[in-house]
Amino acid sequence: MKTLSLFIEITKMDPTDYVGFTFFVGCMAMMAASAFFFLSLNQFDKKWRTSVLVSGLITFIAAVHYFYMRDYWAATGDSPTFFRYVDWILTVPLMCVEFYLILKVAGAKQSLMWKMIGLSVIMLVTGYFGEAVYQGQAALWGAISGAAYFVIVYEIWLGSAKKLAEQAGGDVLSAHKILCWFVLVGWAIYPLGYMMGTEGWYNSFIPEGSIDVAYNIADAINKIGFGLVIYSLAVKKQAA
Ligand SMILES: *C/C=C(C)/C=C/C=C(C)/C=C/C1=C(C)CCCC1(C)C
Repeated sequence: MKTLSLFIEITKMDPTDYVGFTFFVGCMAMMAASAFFFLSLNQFDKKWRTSVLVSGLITFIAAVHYFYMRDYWAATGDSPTFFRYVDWILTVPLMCVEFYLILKVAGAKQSLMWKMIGLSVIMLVTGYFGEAVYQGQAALWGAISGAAYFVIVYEIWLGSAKKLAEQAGGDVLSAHKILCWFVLVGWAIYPLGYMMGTEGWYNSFIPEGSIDVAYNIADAINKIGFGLVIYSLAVKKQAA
């Protein structure tokens, strides 16, 4: 007679499975960051609490997806592209919301937020087409996605978001600048990973590599680091 059945199935891990390793670390890092942001909420007044709450939501949504991606990878050895893009389509627009929230002090309008959200959705949907649906045309879809990415970069570095940041000045301006660097450098890891993992004209100079290691490292930097910039801005503003 069967007396006990375990509902948890544990897949054996290969010690040289570095992709699997980064999925495990990703799960824990995203969880810990979420706990940190959520538990800090009480120390902020209403105005800054929303920004820190959104930081926590971003890492929390990522944590849940990392658990799925980790198991998917362990069970199949394939890239969990579907879960990856579901995660991004929820978290990247929330990062756009963060730009809007911190610039609200300078009178940012909701139209700025929707514009950024729209651009990020175009960037991700076209990226998904190239990576998962029309793999033969990865370079073309990647280029469209890249164009949307450049418009986002332009908007925050030189466009209206930059002007608002300058009007706000002080801590908001410095936080905005750091976030701009995240988008320019940290987000650039994603198209590099995409080129490592898809076929296109770029294969001659971009080495073939693990798309998942690139994405996992980029996610840790961009979601947790980005959230911490918002957190420290809130701490400074709260003290002032
Ligand atoms: C937390 C997740 C983040 C910040 C994800 C960001 C993703 C990107 C910036 C992806 C960009 C891409 C391109 C610019 C071209 C190739 C296709 C993508 C979707 C990988």
